[in-house]
Amino acid sequence: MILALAGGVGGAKLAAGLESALDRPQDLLTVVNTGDDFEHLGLSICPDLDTVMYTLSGRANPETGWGHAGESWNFLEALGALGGEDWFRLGDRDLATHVERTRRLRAGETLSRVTADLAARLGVPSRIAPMSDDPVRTVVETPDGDLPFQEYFVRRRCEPAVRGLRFEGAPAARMSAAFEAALADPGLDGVVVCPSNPYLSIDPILAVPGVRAALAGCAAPVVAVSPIVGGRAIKGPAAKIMEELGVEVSAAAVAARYRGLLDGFVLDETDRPLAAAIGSEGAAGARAPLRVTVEQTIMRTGEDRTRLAAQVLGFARLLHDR
Ligand code: FO1
Repeated sequence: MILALAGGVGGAKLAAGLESALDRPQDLLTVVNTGDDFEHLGLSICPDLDTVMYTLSGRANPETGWGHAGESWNFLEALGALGGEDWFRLGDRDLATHVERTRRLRAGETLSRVTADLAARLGVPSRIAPMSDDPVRTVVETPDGDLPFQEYFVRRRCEPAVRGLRFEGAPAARMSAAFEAALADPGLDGVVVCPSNPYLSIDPILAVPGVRAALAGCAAPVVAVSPIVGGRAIKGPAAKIMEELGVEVSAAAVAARYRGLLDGFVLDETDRPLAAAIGSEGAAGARAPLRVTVEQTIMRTGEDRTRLAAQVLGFARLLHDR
């Protein structure tokens, strides 16, 4: 069994690769960040869960990576004409997901259950779970004040400088049942930290009480793929945020951020010269030594995803048998 930790687009792509690289897709559980979730227009919106669900069901919008493919925008246009809030782009097909999820959550179902059922209905062959069924909300601390995540990310286009981040609700949140069970499963073969934004996507997952300790203590190898390649983020604001927080923008800084949690780190070919230093730096960590491997990590095509996933699984297997 493989447990993948993922946020938005980069994480979803590797999860899709893992699903196709595994003999049995049901052996994959993707645990997804819910810090980006929010209530909008009275609806429960879970952007990263939906990005993973649409990607794994072949429905992701190929241009944006988020939202539904083949989307129409009648609802949003009509809303705009009425003077409603149209800054967060909800397409007509996507809207059905939010309406149905909101109805079921209001009827008392957990986010885990609704997610599993919607994913199954869309034909996702692997398992998807939220990191928690309890609300966790990412708040971005900026010179303009504290901004709820989507205000920062979409409405303000990530323009305000990030001074800090906090994950409201995280201290009281419990891991989702599937997440907790996977971390304790003796059949767990590996944990893959996907190339998602470490600050916005992976940190909220690590902020759920018990997750860090379970990762540091689990018998299976924990492997991360760097989302920073050649000193730049593959997608999104990770590099900008690292600069604003005074952190060097490099794959080495990502490895340092996960120190004590990893057995293996996957670097892009571009960053081969960093491999030795990352390996020796990690030798001091709790799960020492940190092994480093170099691959082509940029996923442009479906074949890229499957190839990278197969290499990551092979790397994890190697560390498992050590
Ligand atoms: N991202 C945007 O940049 N602009 C949008 O209007 C937008 C709408 C949207 C609607 C549904 C959904 O599931 C995701 C959406 N996203 C949008 C992405 C979202 O903000 C994610 O939180 C980020 O991609 C970070 O993972």
